[in-house]
Amino acid sequence: MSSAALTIRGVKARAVSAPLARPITTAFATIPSAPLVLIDVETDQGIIGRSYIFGYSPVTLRPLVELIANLAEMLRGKSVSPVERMRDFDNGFRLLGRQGLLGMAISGLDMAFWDALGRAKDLSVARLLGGEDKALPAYDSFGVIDPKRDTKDLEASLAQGFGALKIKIGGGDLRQDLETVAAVRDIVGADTQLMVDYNQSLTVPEAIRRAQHLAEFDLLWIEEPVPAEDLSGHATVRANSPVAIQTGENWWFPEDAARAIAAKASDFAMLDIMKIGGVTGWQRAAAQAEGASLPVSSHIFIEASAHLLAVTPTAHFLEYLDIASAILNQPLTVEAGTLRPHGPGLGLAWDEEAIKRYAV
Ligand code: SMN
Ligand code: MG
Repeated sequence: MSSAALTIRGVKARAVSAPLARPITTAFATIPSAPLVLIDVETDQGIIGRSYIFGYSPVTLRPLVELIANLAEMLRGKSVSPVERMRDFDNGFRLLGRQGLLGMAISGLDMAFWDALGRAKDLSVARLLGGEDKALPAYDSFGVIDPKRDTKDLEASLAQGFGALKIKIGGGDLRQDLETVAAVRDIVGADTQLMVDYNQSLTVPEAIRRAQHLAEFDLLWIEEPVPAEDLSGHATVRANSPVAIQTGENWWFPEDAARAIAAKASDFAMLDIMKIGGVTGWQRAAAQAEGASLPVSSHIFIEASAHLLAVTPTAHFLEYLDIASAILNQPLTVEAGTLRPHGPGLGLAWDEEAIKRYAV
């Protein structure tokens, strides 16, 4: 069936609070369970495109469900052509802008469109886009940790074959950061790649100071040391840091990637498929990263990100931070520290019993 044959009949959006294997603790907040909105794009041809978006806080769930229902009115009867629907959204919301909840909803719908196209051809999105369902290097992503309390979890990651781990820091002072990183480096050994994530919690001078002290631990990157939107701040830290800088999870649509690259804000590009504009937005940002020779990593959304990293020219790492397996059948599994996309489409199969249990 050709993709042009798919036409949108309606969209269903459901809110759940999905349990997490580990709460997400960052320098700013702890997220105990995942506030998700599950999207089903129903077509006249019987194909259903599925995706989910992450609300960060429960307060966003009801507005997101309502917003998606309103957007569905604009989509009814139109073709499942992500490029054309993104053009509609770009034009339709030019005056408002697509940051925030609207951008999240647009990206979620885009992901569901691509899922439907893959399902219609019985192809994974990776293969639909010309790639393969190949194994992707992943790192295990922890929150703020207590090295003593979490030793077993860190060792379990290594036993799963992860060759790289990320921890979040920044809730305390430099001494606490150094103690934590030194203890984790001891536990994981010199050969494991180690990254830290400050989640935007420092000032530029403090970030430079901490980076200079952290250099002894051979970190692969320091992530979001200063506020995400402070591109010149990131560039200043990067110019004065002996450790490479990572950022991008808060870039909204490809235009933000362009601004960050022009500002020389980062040594890498960490794309969040919900904020960068879905599958369509990711491809456009990844092309820019290739042009700027920036290695591309993903942010949460392990299932959809795996498909896109499989076709990203400068693919680097998949972040293994699983926020949705509690409501999925056949969740992705880690194979010797790698993950592989599976189809059809983005490969999401709802566990309807679990969705009922965790419905908000
Ligand atoms: C992060 C922030 C918020 C939710 C999930 C994860 C973090 C990361 O910045 O990079 O994993
Ligand atoms: Mg981060």
